[in-house]
Amino acid sequence: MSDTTTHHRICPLCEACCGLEIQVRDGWVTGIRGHDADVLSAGYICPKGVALKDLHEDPDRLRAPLVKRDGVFEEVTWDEAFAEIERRLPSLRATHGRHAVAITVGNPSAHKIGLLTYFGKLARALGTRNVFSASTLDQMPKQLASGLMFGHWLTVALPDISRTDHLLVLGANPLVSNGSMWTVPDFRGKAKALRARGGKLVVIDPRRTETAAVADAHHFIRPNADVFLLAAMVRTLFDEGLVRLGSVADWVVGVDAVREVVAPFTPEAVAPRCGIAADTIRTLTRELAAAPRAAVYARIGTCTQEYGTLCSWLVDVLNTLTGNLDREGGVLFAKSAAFASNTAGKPGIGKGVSTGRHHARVSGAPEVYGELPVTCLAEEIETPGEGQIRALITVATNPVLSAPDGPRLARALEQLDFMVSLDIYLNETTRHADVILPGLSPLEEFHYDVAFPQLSWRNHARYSPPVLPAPPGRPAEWQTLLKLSAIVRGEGAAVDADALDEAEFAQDAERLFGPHADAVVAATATYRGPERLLEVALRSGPYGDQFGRKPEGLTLAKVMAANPTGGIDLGPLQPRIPEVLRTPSGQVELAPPSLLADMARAAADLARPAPELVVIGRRDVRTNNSWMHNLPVLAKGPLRCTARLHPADAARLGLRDGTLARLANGPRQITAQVQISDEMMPGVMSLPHGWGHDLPGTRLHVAAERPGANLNALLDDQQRDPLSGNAVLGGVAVTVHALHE
Ligand SMILES: Nc1nc2c(c(=O)[nH]1)N[C@H]1C(S)=C(S)[C@@H](COP(=O)(O)OP(=O)(O)OC[C@H]3O[C@@H](n4cnc5c(=O)[nH]c(N)nc54)[C@H](O)[C@@H]3O)O[C@H]1N2
Ligand SMILES: Nc1nc2c(c(=O)[nH]1)N[C@H]1C(S)=C(S)[C@@H](COP(=O)(O)OP(=O)(O)OC[C@H]3O[C@@H](n4cnc5c(=O)[nH]c(N)nc54)[C@H](O)[C@@H]3O)O[C@H]1N2
Ligand code: SF4
Ligand SMILES: [Mo]
Repeated sequence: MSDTTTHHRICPLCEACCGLEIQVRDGWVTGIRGHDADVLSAGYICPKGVALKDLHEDPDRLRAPLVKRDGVFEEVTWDEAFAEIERRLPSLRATHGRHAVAITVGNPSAHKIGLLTYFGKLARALGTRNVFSASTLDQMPKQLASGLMFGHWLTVALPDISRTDHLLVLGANPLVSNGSMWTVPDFRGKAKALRARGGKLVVIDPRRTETAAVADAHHFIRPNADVFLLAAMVRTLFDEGLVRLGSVADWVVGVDAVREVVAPFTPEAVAPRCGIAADTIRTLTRELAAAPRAAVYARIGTCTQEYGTLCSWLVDVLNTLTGNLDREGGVLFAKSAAFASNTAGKPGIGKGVSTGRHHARVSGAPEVYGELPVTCLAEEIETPGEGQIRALITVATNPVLSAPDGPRLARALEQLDFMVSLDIYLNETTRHADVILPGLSPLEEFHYDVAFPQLSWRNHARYSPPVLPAPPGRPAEWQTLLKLSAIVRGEGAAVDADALDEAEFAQDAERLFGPHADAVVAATATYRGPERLLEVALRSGPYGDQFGRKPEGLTLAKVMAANPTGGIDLGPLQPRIPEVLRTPSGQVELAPPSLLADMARAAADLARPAPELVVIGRRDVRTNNSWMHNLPVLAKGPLRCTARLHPADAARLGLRDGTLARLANGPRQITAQVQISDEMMPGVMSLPHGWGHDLPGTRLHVAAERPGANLNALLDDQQRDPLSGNAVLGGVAVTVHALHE
């Protein structure tokens, strides 16, 4: 009998980025638990982390490329798969032009250093303006608001939860989702500690969520009304003389413009629209202003709605006007050890952000951070003319289930001349591909989070080596992406990915380090691929050894060595204004003109009557968007894809608990099981997204047993926040009828 070995690995499944302790014997995972010594998560874990074993062992997970021949997928070698792409993609591009090939990337890539650092190389090789991602189903409004205010899209103000006295949460359920745009493992424990020291947690949500259940106060709000509540709170601060800028007073411009723009939004004016009494709005505001240290946090419920960017902005306006921006116990900015643009270049000033450098061909939607809204993808494929999309590369994304009007997108994908998917499953989206190229199991890859240390509740640097060896001959996804870029550039499928990487690294070093490039190339020669980029980023980063000039500083070797002891703790977040700013003015832009202008849209909409019933989303701790329903350990237990609504709505509509109902939004219809619960605000139904695994041609045996209903088959792909291009995924009017068997 061989020995059990213990490994430490950061979980790549959600933004909490928990440190795991994994036992392995004879090449098999025998146990997964939280790593108590982890500097960020201190032993916290959720059931999905344990399911990494099931993901690794899932017989449906793809281990070899698939090529579709005469409508049927066949397993092929990697060489055959790349040859097929070389045969079809470059000629298509030559005939129809570079914009005819689109690329779209999804959520898991945010957790994969190989995909994050090499995706851009493929996108650049393609040279297409048709770049899409799940960001426009998610956090683009927050990225845009943060970029406009602070100068970079990952300069996001994070609640200093371990020191605050008051936390106001809107449209987020971190007890279940484990935090988003805020890496905060064990929110429950941190919220408990906040309350134990006399602090207060307040939740604003149309559903009495798991987070609301552990809060001091919870207020229902009508979906889509947060912009009105937040504007009224800002107005109340001005009306009652509660505005205090605190330590950032010298670095904030635009206070008067904000005062003017919120004028129409008195608590009385917004109360009916919000479903929150005017007095309650005043109390919420006074409590926020009176707390010695307070933070406002808002997430997907406030982003995936008509006023996503305005909501995201007003949250930070509240943080700023209550003196909580950039102060301990308020909201602070992380200082990441690697890859953070807000630690590079000249401190305190920068280029800022701009949008609309090009526009979507059909809808005219503006580009934001180089992307077009993913809700434009279907129409860009369907609509003939110059620049029509004829080929698509998908990377770790399942928009047929995750994006609104998935059925329309599925039909559009069938029209493509060619489609390649980098994915680990044959699922609702990848079934449309001609070639599927599978990534490795997370246990076979090394890990370092590129994005989430920029969003973490505490600064840190953690690296995990692979837990298990990758099977021989299987490329890592960064190698696959490099290979595809070579094919696109016409260099052929035979090119050696490692040699290509070496050449590209030398070029990048030249660009970044000029006369020191050769020294950097030599100093990092022991690493390759994303590990080499990480070594450069760490050493030249704010805690780095600056290639020997600060010998006590970080190197990749030091971060690697800290893996068994839970990584390197870089301390609590610290005030960073003005150094963190990258706006052209060098100031916090409290009143970006595009946001002020969009407030007129909100003002005009103030009196719109509420529909009788609207639908919103819901997350469950055993799910992860659309792709973990195939793992038995997570799929077991009660049915999760239920349509929850308030008893009064159920009575009015003649619905009984457990019955099937037909949900409709115009011509779009789905069937879901009803669950009656007074946790719902009257007039609001909640249904999780990511379900609907009953489509033909997939290879998801467990998920297909209980497919659930696809919420996104009910939603319209034409509704978006005009500034960020983000999809509207909640607050959509629906009708419901009982189905009588
Ligand atoms: N109605 C509604 N819709 C929503 C939301 C909502 O709240 N309501 N939420 C939105 C949000 S926040 C998001 S982020 C999106 C998510 O939407 P997507 O970004 O499309 O993500 P998933 O649906 O989770 O699909 C992930 C895909 O990645 C694949 N995958 C997993 N691991 C790997 C890997 O290591 N390599 C590769 N190549 N592939 C991998 C999976 O098999 C799956 O196909 O959904 C959005 N959709
Ligand atoms: N278990 C699990 N964890 C996940 C995921 C998952 O699918 N499952 N997905 C991950 C991803 S990709 C993301 S982006 C994060 C998202 O993380 P969160 O933002 O915390 O997402 P949710 O849990 O959906 O919480 C959103 C809340 O907004 C509420 N809401 C809906 N509409 C409105 C509205 O108009 N106003 C207000 N105030 N509230 C509203 C909903 O009732 C819900 O409670 O979660 C991540 N973590
Ligand atoms: S909360 Fe769960 S899924 Fe998220 S990182 Fe931690 S263990 Fe993984
Ligand atoms: Mo997300």
